[in-house]
Amino acid sequence: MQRTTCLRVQAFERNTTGRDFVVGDIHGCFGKLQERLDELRFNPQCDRLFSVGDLIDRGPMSRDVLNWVDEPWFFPVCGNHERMAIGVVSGRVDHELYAQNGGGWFFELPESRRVTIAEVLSTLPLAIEVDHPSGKVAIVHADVVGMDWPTFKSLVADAATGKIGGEAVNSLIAGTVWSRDRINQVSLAGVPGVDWVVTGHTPARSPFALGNVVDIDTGAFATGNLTVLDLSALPSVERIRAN
Ligand SMILES: [Mn+2]
Repeated sequence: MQRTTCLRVQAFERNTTGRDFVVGDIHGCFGKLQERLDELRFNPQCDRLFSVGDLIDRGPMSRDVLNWVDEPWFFPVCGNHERMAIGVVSGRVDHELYAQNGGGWFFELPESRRVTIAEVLSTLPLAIEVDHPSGKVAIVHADVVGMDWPTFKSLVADAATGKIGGEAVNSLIAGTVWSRDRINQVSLAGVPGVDWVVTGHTPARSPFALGNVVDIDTGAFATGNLTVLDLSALPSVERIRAN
């Protein structure tokens, strides 16, 4: 089942019975995640937990990843670390490079287990869109680069059907899971065509908003601080303002 990785945007209708949360880069800190969910009295019957990806590597419990991905209330997008694990199995990514980036745990697993994990991670969407009282919320790992949200969605659809291919698709995926340009440039321009874009990938002390783009990666594997944000709190995230 080596399908083309992640080329879809998964859409979710409004949750009329429970709460919607999104968690920052977990990086194997699933124990910490469970603690946060307990504190929030997360109800798996009606609440949903979205994730900005980077479930694995660096932290202590990466090998538990599939237990979480299998939960019917847990909805992650694909991060650059998932891409690396998939790439190691398909031979696109150098083992050494992945090990240096926290992927050492992966090589301690039997090959059949690595293949299974890569297959499941290959089904994660590149992006998620959630209808929520806070507005239409997009979730990607790193950024929506240089385009509005409707254009992004149609490009992903064109990539999935093969209408665009090669370098165009590679750069679409790479930008979405790797880019730090918006944060490095402190760009307040935001992403038009959607109310919020929630991302991870670049650790900060606390969540912050650049325009409508909110980074919730608080570097859990290094700091112990794993952000789980109720989407209802998006409007109160600290806004970076122009100097
Ligand atoms: Mn990342």
